[in-house]
Amino acid sequence: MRRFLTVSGVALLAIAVLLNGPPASAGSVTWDDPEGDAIEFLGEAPPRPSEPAYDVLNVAMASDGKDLTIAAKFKQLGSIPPQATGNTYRFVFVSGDGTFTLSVIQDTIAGEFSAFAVRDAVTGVNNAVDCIKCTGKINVESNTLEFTLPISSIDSARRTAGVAGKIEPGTAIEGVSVVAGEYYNFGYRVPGVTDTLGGGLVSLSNTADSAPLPAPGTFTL
Ligand SMILES: [Ca+2]
Repeated sequence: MRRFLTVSGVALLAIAVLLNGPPASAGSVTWDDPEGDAIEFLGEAPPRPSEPAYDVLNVAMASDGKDLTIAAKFKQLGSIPPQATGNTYRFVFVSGDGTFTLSVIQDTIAGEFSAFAVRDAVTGVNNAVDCIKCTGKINVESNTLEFTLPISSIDSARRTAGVAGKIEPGTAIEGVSVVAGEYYNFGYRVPGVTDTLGGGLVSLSNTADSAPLPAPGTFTL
């Protein structure tokens, strides 16, 4: 009996796939960024050589209707330029009233860590919230930044931040970019402050290179 039910279940699922086709949200996109253009350093006058650790070369982004994944290839990951305490790598996009940022920071003081934030376009507040199971990894061997964001986790973080605009499979996101630059850890925390990025850690992230998704600039989750 159990076996019969199992077979029937598979048959019904197969019929459903035939009727509906694959998920409409599944898709992928790749784009290139110029080589040698990571030159926007904080407080350093030109001429400024491009920093290989911040030089995005190309980006591949995909959604299977469950997870949003990004692989960004860099010229040469692994080193921290002498003027900074660390490197910051960010994946950014806009949806509804929110600007969403998943950051990976590689810092000589604080080590390597990730942070997620949702900026509310209505209030202007940048909310540091957990994005459960969102990951960002620096793969030095392949010179690739790897981000994975479950779509349900993004929406859960959005709700926690109180930002309008439900995010689900089929939602079109825009303002997509991979950003890299210096990280400056000033080595102290503001007493009692826990609701900002890094829990009150006083720091500054710069943008040396950015690789925005080319026009028309929208991507369907
Ligand atoms: Ca570049």
